[in-house]
Amino acid sequence: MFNIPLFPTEASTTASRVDLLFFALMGIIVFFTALIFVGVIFFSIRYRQGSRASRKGATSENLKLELVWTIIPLCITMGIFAWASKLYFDMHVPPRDAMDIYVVGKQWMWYIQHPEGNREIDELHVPLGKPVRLILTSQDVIHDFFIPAFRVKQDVIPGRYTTEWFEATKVGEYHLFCAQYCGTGHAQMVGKVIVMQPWEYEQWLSGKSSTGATMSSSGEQLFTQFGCVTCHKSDNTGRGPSLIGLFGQKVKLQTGQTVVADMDYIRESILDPTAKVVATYQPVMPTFKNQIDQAQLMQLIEYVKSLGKQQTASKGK
Ligand code: HEC
Ligand SMILES: [Cu+2]
Repeated sequence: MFNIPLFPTEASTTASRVDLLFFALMGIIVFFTALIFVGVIFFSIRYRQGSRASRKGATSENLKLELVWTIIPLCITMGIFAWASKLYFDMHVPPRDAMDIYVVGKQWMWYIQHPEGNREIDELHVPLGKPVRLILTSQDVIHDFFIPAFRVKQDVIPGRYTTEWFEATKVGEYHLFCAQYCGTGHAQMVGKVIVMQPWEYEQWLSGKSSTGATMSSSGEQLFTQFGCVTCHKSDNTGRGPSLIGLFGQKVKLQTGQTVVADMDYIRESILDPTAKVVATYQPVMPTFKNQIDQAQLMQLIEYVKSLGKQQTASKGK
């Protein structure tokens, strides 16, 4: 739409919407700035000292005029507010059918895991025309995952998950930047996003970045390796609650509060188990803070998520 070299290509569904808002704002600003400047210059020349322009009939009060210059700007700013809010929410709420890809930022690289098990560094392969939700976290300091061509940018924060979504509309390679100064290697924390046709993406998934194990099956392996399975038995006879069907459900805590078992909750349960203790259970779960890294944590979460789906599948039986 706008082929100005100052602007990166528009390669996502939100890109043209962001640009349209940007240029509309720019247009309004330029229009009013010009209007004010022309007025200032015109009147300073016309009414300069010694000019013969008539100064009679000067008004000191005009209600109509004041209403006009209050109501018009109010309508314009409220219009921008409504427009920008709609765009903001659309940009932050991923569509339900979005596919998840996990990203860990660390000094100074991006480590990316696909649910199918593929892993890559400083490269992100995505299919064309499919909404993708990135689930991001950091292993050390605050980073920021910025894809200019998609007009998406999200801080990546240690200790929690943030998300960012997009739907690519153009096959190609695009810049990926870290947009938060994160130490001496910040400038090298760059990469590329590769948008492929869906069938090419399928091929890529089974290519050399494939690990042969999906994230949730790697998670299942960790679940045994770290002994989670000894307390969390599927038939609920262990010392901990069964995790089947947990994901997305409400959990009653010892304090009487209820929380939704989302990714942050699962993560906290593993790293800081006593922070939220499940009702009727003893706080006997040890912390795994220093044993599990961010990438493994994401695999465990994918596994717990897959257990959530298992229940809905078995309900019909
Ligand atoms: C010594 C037994 C034990 C081990 C080992 C253990 N847990 Fe737990 N876990 C518990 C108990 C007891 C609770 C419930 C009390 C609480 O919330 O702390 C719990 C709670 C949880 C919850 C919240 C469950 C809910 O219903 O809300 C999750 C998720 C969880 N554990 C995951 C894990 C994972 C993953 C591992 C392995 C890395 C693990 N646990 C290892 C005993 C254990
Ligand atoms: Cu960074």
